[in-house]
Amino acid sequence: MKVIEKYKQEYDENGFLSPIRIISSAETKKHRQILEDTEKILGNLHYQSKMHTILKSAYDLATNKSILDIVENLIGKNILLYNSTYIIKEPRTPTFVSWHQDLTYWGFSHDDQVSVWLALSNADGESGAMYMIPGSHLEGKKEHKTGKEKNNVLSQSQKVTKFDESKKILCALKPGEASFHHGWTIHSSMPNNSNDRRIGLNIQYIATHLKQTKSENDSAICVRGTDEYNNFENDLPAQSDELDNQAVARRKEMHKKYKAIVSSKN
Ligand SMILES: O=C(O)CCC(=O)C(=O)O
Repeated sequence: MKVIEKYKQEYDENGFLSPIRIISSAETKKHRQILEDTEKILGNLHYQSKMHTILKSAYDLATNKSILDIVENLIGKNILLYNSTYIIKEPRTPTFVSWHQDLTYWGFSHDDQVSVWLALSNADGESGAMYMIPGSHLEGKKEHKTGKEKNNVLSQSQKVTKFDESKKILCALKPGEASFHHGWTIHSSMPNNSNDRRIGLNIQYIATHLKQTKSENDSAICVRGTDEYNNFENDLPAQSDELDNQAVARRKEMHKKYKAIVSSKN
């Protein structure tokens, strides 16, 4: 069996793949540097949407051939890049992510979706790498309780409570490695107790036939195959790592739109 087929088998069974080497640690350093140089201009970029529309670095990572080959094998040959977000936990900070399923708040009509989390620094037990519950994607949508927890990264502190936490698997990643997870896979992450920042580029892909059910005009970019559905308006990919003021302003608006979608009811 080819490696890529093994990945599909493992993903179908467990709802995630980890760790998979995507780029070298030297290349990872360059991408981290670009992010950190950009933060000096724009301020903190934690959890900001559609970063591939202002940074070529993020677009290049989101269209990395090894990533897209795996994504294609998981959700089919016609692929839209929906979002890319740096998820950053500063050194020795208490922020965490409660147990949740991504697809509960995105408003997509179907579940042919995969999230990639590419490590730009070391992600392990100490720095707050993600935990996954194997096989949880097979049970579909679970009830989430919402609330307000000060250090919870998720906007509504949403959490699944009815599942077997003892099954959790830590997805430790070295810089340049990635995990892939299904939108129904229950996952979480703990605080960063290390002395380095924990930085991941989180990238979401969907199959072209998906529709956005919560908004009339959501957007994405076709990054492989063809989009014969045109259910999404076209995002413009960044051409450079030099910031373009128009693209920066456009991204801010897209971020607001994304926040409105995820916080609105299904
Ligand atoms: O970065 C984290 O700690 C959590 C990320 C997450 O929930 C996701 O990638 O879906």
